[in-house]
Amino acid sequence: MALLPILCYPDPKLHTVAKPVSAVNARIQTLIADMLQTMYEAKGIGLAATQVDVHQCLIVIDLSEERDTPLVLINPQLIWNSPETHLNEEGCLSVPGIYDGVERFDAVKVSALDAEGRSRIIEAESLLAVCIQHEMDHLLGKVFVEYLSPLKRNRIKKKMLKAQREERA
Ligand code: K1U
Ligand code: ZN
Repeated sequence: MALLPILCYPDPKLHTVAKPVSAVNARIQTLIADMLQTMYEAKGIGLAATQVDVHQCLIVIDLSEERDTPLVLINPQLIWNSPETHLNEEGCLSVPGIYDGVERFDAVKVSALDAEGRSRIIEAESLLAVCIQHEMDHLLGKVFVEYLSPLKRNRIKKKMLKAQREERA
């Protein structure tokens, strides 16, 4: 297993649209293991392949306290969403230290392949529904700060660039 570097906003590579995974093979399974290790090490609850500069439709999530219940979604498709939405506080491993409210569907139903390539339907609500929507946005090249006002987004962009400059110095 390997720890993968996580792209940081405003890296333009975060806006790449991911391509479907054509086969769930050993290469994809190694990527899944590396993404899980990277997510656990970064103390995140989700990670999209886009964030590790792999532009394929693959997401890992683990909401368990014990960090032992991974959920793997390959080629996820939204097949249903609740009519109700809610403002939820979100964070992102690609935008460290920034938390803000984003309006998301309360519940979603998603079809996807699992780590063995089997078809699955996932019914999600609460934090799992929020996390799935956040990660599926990454696969479309969308970062949660794009839901915020241009003023907030520009402040965040400047803050991130300053932090990255200071890290390099
Ligand atoms: O995509 C990512 O960068 C992972 C992100 C997932 C996420 C968290 C919260 C709401 C939506 C999506 C994170 O794991 S951020 C870090 C974190 O563990 C966290 C942050 C806020 C609330 C709950 C957890
Ligand atoms: Zn994120």
